[in-house]
Amino acid sequence: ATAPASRTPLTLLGTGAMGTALARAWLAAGHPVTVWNRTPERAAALAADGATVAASAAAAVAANRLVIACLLDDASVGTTLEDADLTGRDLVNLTTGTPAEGRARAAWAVSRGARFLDGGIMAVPPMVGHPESGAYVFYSGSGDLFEEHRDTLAVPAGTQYVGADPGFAALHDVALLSAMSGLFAGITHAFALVRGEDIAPKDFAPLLASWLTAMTSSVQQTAERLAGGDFTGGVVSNLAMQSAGNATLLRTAEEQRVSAELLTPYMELMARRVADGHGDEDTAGLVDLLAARGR
Ligand code: FVH
Repeated sequence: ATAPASRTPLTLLGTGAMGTALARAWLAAGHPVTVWNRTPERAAALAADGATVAASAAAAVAANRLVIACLLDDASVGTTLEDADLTGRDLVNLTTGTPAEGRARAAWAVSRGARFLDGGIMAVPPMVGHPESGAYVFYSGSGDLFEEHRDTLAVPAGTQYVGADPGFAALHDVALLSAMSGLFAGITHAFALVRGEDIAPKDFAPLLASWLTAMTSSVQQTAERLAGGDFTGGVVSNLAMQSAGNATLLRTAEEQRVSAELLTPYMELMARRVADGHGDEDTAGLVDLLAARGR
């Protein structure tokens, strides 16, 4: 069947779990899709869904102006595109990387004659192609490329353009993933505390979930304090009180025979801020302390 004229043909490099989900979403929406994968067997299944399987990455890139890469890491993007002619191509890199990798990959692509857009996927594969899942992708880099292909890019997941700096998509992506990592650490510690007691995990779960949901209001409060530079006005639970309370959390971990290793780095940061004379602040001041300690 001939694809509708409005459906942009595209090339997808990498048919791992995420690449396959992306390809299926575009195919289902009627886009002609050419795929390539280092291990050809992993791309073959998509032929049954209507994809054209290219014999090489260079051939896949030659097939379409819009080229999407969804590979393991930045190094695999470099090796995959080594022999491809990128002249006149619109390269969209959905491979997770660092901000510096995004900027370097943009300069590399532009030097080879392509426009470049980096992307950070905020979803797992089953969410792709299902708008109700809340899946979206941070994009940064060429604004012209983004505008021209906005509708096509919006097929597998929502789009959020965060600026011309090609490192910004990765920075937003990794910042959110890093916050998730801390959240998961807290969840792990909480379940470990009640493990082995007469408390069913399924009864504990909704209590934990609703508490964490209530506490997310601190995200907005922190943003406001960072923007205004006032870390002390109207503080409800100051750092000195919270830091003193940490001793109870640590004693409870000990009583329950649970390692406190997921909590102690954050507690040490709080104690340092208090020792530096900032016990009347809330946790927003920790942002500046953490950044200063990384320099
Ligand atoms: N899956 C997820 O939950 C996350 C969600 C958020 C975004 N990530 C990122 O998406 C990129 C791809 O992830 P994936 O889930 O598709 O990963 P895999 O299923 O492991 O597939 C990896 C593909 O990369 C190919 N590949 C690996 N190394 C090379 C290389 N040196 N040269 C060429 N291709 C390479 C691999 O090919 P093969 O192993 O099948 O031959 C797959 O196509 C990733 O950045 C996530 O962080 C996913």
